[in-house]
Amino acid sequence: MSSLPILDITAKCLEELLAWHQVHHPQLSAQWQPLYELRDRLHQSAWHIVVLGQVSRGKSALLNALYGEAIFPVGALHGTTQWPRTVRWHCQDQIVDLTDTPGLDEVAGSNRESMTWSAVETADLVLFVTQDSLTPVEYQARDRLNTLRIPHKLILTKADLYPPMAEGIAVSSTTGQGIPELRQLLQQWLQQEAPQARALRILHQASQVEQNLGAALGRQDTSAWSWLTAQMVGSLLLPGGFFDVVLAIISTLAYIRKACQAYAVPFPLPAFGSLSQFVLLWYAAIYLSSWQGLTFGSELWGVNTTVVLQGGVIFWGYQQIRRRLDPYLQQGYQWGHHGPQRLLQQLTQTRANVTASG
Ligand SMILES: Nc1nc2c(ncn2[C@@H]2O[C@H](COP(=O)(O)OP(=O)(O)OP(=O)(O)O)[C@@H](O)[C@H]2O)c(=O)[nH]1
Ligand SMILES: [Mg+2]
Repeated sequence: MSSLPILDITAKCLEELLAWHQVHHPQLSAQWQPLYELRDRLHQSAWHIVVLGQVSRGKSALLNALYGEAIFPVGALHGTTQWPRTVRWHCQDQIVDLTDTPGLDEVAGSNRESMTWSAVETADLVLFVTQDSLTPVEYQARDRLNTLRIPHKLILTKADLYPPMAEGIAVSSTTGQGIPELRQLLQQWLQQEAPQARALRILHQASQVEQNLGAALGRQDTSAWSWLTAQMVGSLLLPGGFFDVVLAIISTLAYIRKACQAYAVPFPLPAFGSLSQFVLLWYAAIYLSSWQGLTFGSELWGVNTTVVLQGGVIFWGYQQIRRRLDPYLQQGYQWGHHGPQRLLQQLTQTRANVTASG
C-alpha cells in the first residue's frame, strides 16, 4: 500500500470514482452525488465528536465537563436539549467539533431522534452515554452504531451515584471523576486512530452509495428482453438448429457486451470463462431442441411443440445467463480498481496485520 496518508489515499479513491461516474453514468448523477459530500468530509480539519444516549443520562453535562465550561443547557427535566448544537473545542492540539444531541427516547420525539441520528451519521466518534446498565433502547442504538460502523465509546455517567458496569468508562460530570482521564483518552484516539477511523467510515458509506448505484444500473438495463425477443423471433423464422445456434451466439455476445457497457465494466469480463461453460451447454440444448425427433410429434393440441420447447430453452437460458452475470457485473463494478470496497478491504487488512504484529 502507498505511503500517502490514509485520508489522502481515500480522497484520491473518491476523486477517481467521481471522475469515472461523470464520464460513464451522467444519467444517474443523483445516485452518486453523495460522494461529493463524503469527499468534502474527508478534508474537514476538525474532528467530529457526537454525544448519544437516552434523555437525562447526563449527555450535556458530560460535554460541559469535557469543555470546561457550562455551554450546553443541563436540566433535571427530560428533553432539555431539543436539537443538536455544535461547539468548537480544542482538545490540546486537536480541533474538535463537539455536538450535543436530544435524547433517543423522548415522548413524541421522533423528529428530535431523527435530528440526533443525522448528527451521528457524520460523526468521527460517538460518546455513547448511559448510566448503570443498558436498556433495550440502548442495545438497539448500539446495534445501529455497529451496523453503520460508527466508532463509539461507552461512557458511564453519574459514577458518583451508580456502581460501574463491567465495560465502559466511568465518569461523573458533577464531581469531575474520570474527566481528565477521558480527555486524555480522547486526545490519544484523535491522534492515533481518528484518521483511519474516518477513512474506513467514509469508504463504508461510499461503498453503500456504489451499491445503490449498481442496483439502479441493474434496473435500468433491460436489454436482456430485447435480445431475448430478437432471438425467439429469429429462431422461429430460421430453418434449422445450426442457424439457431449461430443466432444464439450473436445475440448472447451482443447482450453480454451491452450489459458490460451499462455497468461500465470491461468486456470480455474476467469471469467470462466460467460463464462460457454454461453458455456452451445452452447452445447444445438449443440445437437439440430444434431436432424434431426429440419432441412428441410436431403438433400437440394444435401447438407446434418444437417452437414451444425451443422458446422455453431460450427463455430459461437468458434467465440463467443474467443470474450468473449479475454477481460479476456488480463485483467488477464494485471491486474494480476505482472501487471503495477494494480500498476498504486493503485498509481493513492492513489494520488487521498491524494489530496482529503489535
Ligand atoms: N449526580 C450527578 N448528576 C448528573 C451527572 N450528570 C448529569 N447529572 C444530572 O442529570 C440531569 C440530566 O443532565 P443533562 O446533562 O441535562 O442530561 P441530558 O442527557 O443532556 O438530558 P436531555 O437533554 O434532556 O436529553 C441533570 O439534573 C444533571 O444535573 C453526574 O455525573 N452526576
Ligand atoms: Mg441535554
